[in-house]
Amino acid sequence: MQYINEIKNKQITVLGLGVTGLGIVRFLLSQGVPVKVVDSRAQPPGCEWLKQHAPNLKTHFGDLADASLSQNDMIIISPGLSLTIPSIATAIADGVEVIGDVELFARINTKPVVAVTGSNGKSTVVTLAYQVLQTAGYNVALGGNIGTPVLDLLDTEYDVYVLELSSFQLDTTTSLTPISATVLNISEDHLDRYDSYQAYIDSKLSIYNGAQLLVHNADDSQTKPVNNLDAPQVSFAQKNGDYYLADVENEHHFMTPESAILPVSDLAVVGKHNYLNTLAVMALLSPFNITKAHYKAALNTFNGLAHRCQFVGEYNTVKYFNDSKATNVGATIAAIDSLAGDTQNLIVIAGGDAKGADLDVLTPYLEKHVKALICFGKDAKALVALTAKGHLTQNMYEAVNLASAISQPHDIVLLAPACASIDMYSNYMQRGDDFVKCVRQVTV
Ligand code: UMA
Ligand code: ADP
Repeated sequence: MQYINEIKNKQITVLGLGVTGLGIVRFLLSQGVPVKVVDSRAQPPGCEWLKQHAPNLKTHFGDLADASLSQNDMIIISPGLSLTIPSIATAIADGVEVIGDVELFARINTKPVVAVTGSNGKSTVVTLAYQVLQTAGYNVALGGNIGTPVLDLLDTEYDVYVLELSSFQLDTTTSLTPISATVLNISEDHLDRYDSYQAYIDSKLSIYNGAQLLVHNADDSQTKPVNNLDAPQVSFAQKNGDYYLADVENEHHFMTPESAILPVSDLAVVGKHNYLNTLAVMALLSPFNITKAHYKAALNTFNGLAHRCQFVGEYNTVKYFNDSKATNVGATIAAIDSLAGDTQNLIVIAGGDAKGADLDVLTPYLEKHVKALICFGKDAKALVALTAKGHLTQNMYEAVNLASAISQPHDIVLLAPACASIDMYSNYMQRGDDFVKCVRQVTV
């Protein structure tokens, strides 16, 4: 690891001690690189680990203004921290190099990387890509925003890395050269962190820099590459892409530029948006040696991820779905589109922290497909104001109770909040679990 030798004698601060920060500290300590650890919280999540495993490291937990950040050669920063925080911005202006863990990974890794970003579908796509590659016999690693910090993946020799990258991670990454990279789709998200929607889009598009194959969504023009245009490109789309959907012998099929690869019925997981996700996987994995049989086996066994349009149960012919991971408007629209029938039989539960997004884009979908919109949480009032079908409640239990009370035979109750959960829950998983618990309580 040549690069490690270059930084061994530098003054390095690891900034942030959550999942990412711990990954960085573990990796650098394993390489014999001393670091200081800084976090703005008095008791960051990783402090117990640090006490037990590296009690002698220099630390500063508390106000970043007192952390002497400008006195470093390099800061390796966690994605949850904005580069515009005054003491961080000052350190950058003072010439300190600020990078993320993905950038450090990119400077060290020599193996192919499949890189995935987008507002929605990232975790689904990387998990399916991982399973396809595994089925085809590759020794494959999965990490990034999906949960495993990338530096943890360097402790084993892999053939290929599949990485989910958030815009925050891309903002501090410049050296990644993926074998294939995609922006799956773009809709408003994280506008509490970006100056403008365009700044968020630019961040997403930076995944194409240095990539060897650029994969974009031809149904979403915002995902089209604007840089690295000499690199080969392929697209995926419902109809007008290199990878697309078409009827062959009366059956809807996944199509590649060469052939009909498989009927869509081979995909075990529900939701029309997952057809596009599958096409994206096929395009991304085109540089690899994968047969129809590998795809068939992987698609047949992929059951999707928890909290994404997950079927909870059916009670008195009313079906309940948990899409707690719908933390932005784009995901909620996809869930409504996927589950809506010909009649207005959808009761949607939404609300939480909308992160500054424009909620009006939901209105046509609410008008067309939704029977009732039941809201709670920080931005509930703004959501209720979108439609005459809106109801304001105080919490999940009240919302599920009301949904159950107004539901009629064959309706669908869908939790698809269009918002982050942090105003009332630790994370979207806890919110989804609460929904499932309330459904069980209300439907006994
Ligand atoms: N924080 C402080 N002070 C600090 C450091 C962090 O207050 O000094 C706060 C941040 O503002 C944030 C929280 O702590 O609210 C977590 O930030 P972090 O950077 O420590 O996060 P990690 O625990 O390292 O987890 C991060 C990703 N989280 C974020 O980007 C916010 C995880 O994605 C990711 O799985 C993990 O790295 C491993 O790569 C989570 C996420 O919510 C699932 N991502 C966002 C999303 O998907 O929308 C981008
Ligand atoms: P991410 O990792 O980008 O958050 P996930 O796969 O976890 O993506 O899915 C997040 C949410 O987006 C879920 O509510 C899911 O149902 C929805 N979703 C998945 N794929 C798509 C897609 N292609 N377009 C829109 N929404 C999607």
